[in-house]
Amino acid sequence: MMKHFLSVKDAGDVISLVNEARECKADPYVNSELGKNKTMGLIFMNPSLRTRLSTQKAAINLGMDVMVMNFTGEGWALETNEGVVMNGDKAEHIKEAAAVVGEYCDVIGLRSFPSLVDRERDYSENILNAFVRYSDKPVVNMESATRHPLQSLADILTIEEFKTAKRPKVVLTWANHPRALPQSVPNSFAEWINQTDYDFVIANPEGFDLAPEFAGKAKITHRQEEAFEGADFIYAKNWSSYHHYGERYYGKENWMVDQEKMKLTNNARFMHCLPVRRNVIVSDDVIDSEHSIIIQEAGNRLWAAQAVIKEILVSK
Ligand code: SN0
Repeated sequence: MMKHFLSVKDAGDVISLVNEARECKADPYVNSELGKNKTMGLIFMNPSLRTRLSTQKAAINLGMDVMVMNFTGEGWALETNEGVVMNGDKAEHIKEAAAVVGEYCDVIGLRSFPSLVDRERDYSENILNAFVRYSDKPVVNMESATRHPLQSLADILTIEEFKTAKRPKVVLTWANHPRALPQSVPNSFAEWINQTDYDFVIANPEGFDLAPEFAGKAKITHRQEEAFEGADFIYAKNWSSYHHYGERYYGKENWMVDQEKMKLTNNARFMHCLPVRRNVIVSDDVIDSEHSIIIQEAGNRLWAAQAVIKEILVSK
């Protein structure tokens, strides 16, 4: 039973859902009648490449019709606060907007990044939860303020495909970036990997530890090279600070993943959710090497989305 797909809590057993994604990959059109006369609505408050195309294609493979709308610039500016006098620049309240989308769609995908200004508000997931509450339809999280579960499902599928040890050492490493980015991808990655039996290490600068409820039982180190020793997978990602909320890094250490650091690993595979800043997050020679599996990882986004939408359709 899957009502919504908001976090790992909706996934049931993680490895079973990974196996469902594998089945979709092996036989993509076996359920092409399941979504007949059903409409998937994809709502974007932020840019997207992989999420938009993979989720759209997944719904098409299941026989659904798909409508995509960018709210930024194309929809009315949304008010998300309760009880405000709407005499400013916000033309429509999220209550009506979500309810109206629910009138037209059977399943709704939503992308809405954090403000990175107000931690309490971001971590309350007020926008995602408003769509859940007011649309009255199943909602798929296509990256919210605190999570990106479709990415994490694809990541575990990819690790399962490429792992050579039964219990691989998986390292999530923070890396440099010129902008302040959400914690959504690393939060979800940690939340999902904590549901597996992998050896899991997170490396990040001091002040950049993830929220404890996401880091969970992971080993945390502030020394990147120590984490890389014997790693089977290096998963790079930048995130802004949770503790000094939304701040970016002004320290001097270079956290870019390069060949020197990769030499410390057990011939590790390199992963990143994309989009990636070359020669900031990762050097050209690592991302272009045969150890890089970023394209296969992105390809697996389709099968992750298809498994999730299928589960929602069969649960309705
Ligand atoms: C988003 C993030 O959450 O980090 C989406 C990742 C799937 N990434 C960015 O916003 C990158 C923007 C940039 O300027 O590189």
